[in-house]
Amino acid sequence: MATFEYAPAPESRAVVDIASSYGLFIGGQFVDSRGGSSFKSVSPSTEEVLAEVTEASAEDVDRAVAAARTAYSRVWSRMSGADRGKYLFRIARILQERAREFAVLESLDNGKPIRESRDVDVPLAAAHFFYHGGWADKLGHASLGPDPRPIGVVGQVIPWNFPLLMLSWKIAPALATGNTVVLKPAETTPLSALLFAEVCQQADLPPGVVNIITGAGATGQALVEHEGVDKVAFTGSTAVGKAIARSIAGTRKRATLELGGKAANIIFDDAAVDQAVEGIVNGIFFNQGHVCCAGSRLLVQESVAEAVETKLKARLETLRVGDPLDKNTDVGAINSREQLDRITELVQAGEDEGATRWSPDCELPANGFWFRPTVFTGVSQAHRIAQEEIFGPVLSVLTFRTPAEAVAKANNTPYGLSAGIWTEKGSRILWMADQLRAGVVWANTFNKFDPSSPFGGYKESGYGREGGRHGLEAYVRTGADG
Ligand code: TAP
Repeated sequence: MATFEYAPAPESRAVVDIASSYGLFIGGQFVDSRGGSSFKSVSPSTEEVLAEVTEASAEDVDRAVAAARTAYSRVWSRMSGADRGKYLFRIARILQERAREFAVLESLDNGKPIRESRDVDVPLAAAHFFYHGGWADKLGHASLGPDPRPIGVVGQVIPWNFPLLMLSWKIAPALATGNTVVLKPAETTPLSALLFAEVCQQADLPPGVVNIITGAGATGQALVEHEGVDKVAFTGSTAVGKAIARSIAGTRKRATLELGGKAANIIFDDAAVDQAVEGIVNGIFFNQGHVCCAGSRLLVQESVAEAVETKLKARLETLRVGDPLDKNTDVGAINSREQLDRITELVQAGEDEGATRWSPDCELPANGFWFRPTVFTGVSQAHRIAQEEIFGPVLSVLTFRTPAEAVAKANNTPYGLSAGIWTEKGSRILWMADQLRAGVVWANTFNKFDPSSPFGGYKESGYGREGGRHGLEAYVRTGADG
């Protein structure tokens, strides 16, 4: 397929000031660590060091939880919902005003294309604050149960794939319901959370309502295990989610866990093929496939498998892989060397187990962490690439003959986060959606998000919902709850 040549259209990085080093955001101020160390945040597209970031110590975690407790009991839990809502609206508006700055910073620190950070991550993050700001004074009408009240101090730990968006999924509902938070962003993507700390200052949020502590897994562990934390909200891998569930078992802590996925994107023979191909591309190559609900298993009805494969490959030849700050870029950098190694290992396993590997013929930049969009055909259900979450731009294609076979194959996974169905038949969509063990089922679309729509998993994809009225439930006590 012929493609146009585009001149580079780089977004300016001058719109964002990155400090050479950052402290921790505790009690409304950036403070130095007590006894912690530091680490570097690196741009995955160039391997350039962006900033030196603090690795919080156990004592720092203690200080952050204490600051959150003080803010909770003295200010935030006593404030009216209407007043809390004003702060959320203010934060939402500042995120919109500073959208370009956030988008550039996110693309630099994470490696995702500016087109996505600009059009998806940042607008959705602002939308989450607007949405939850609207609930703050209406909690008594949200069918949450009698007398909904905040829980207390929430410890929140998030991954690196949507750093600002995951922060907003965590902080907006917690604040709307009257809780205070200590949040730890992922080690490889701390910078947008630190810029968000500045937004809290700009919005005059009372000190201690939001605390941001940076660090690695040990800091996250110290936070979720801290006895001053009343609720844990975690998004990340199933392995760490299980470890957290074990560590808080038997305590009074509540928890919501948003974990991994291995979604089936199911194409029936009556689907509009060109639209379905766009949906497949969006499903697995959006954000380099670093998406928990990515459509990483393509299930195609056998009679159209060849036609879909041909069109899909032609479409993938047109994808532009490269500089995340270039507005023409479709696929950016892999977030870290560690993640690149994991993708490479699983792709090798796919070849070793006998599946057929294909990638478009695209050049990759010399520096940084990159992986070509990859499609495996001839995949069987037992292959590791059909069972394990790759969390990269790698699609495994399987076929089916009947709807019942599609359901059986789609559900043949330890996960249950999302699924996609492509067909012209409304009745089939409803029947399939009913059979699929997945928290979200998209029909004739994929990767659509809205703050009013609950998101979460079954089985090893975790428990609890985020977003919508259901997402509020995790942040309130009701009736006689202690
Ligand atoms: P993880 O390794 O689980 O890391 C997630 C977060 O937990 C990071 O901040 C990490 O810190 C921290 N952490 C690591 N060990 C910990 C421990 N023992 N106790 C407490 N916190 C700990 O996952 P990841 O590689 O960053 O993210 C990819 C995974 O997240 C994928 O499986 C993906 O499916 C899942 N994910 C799920 C969703 C939803 S909504 N279900 C959304 C996005 C991502 P460091 O980064 O510093 O190690």
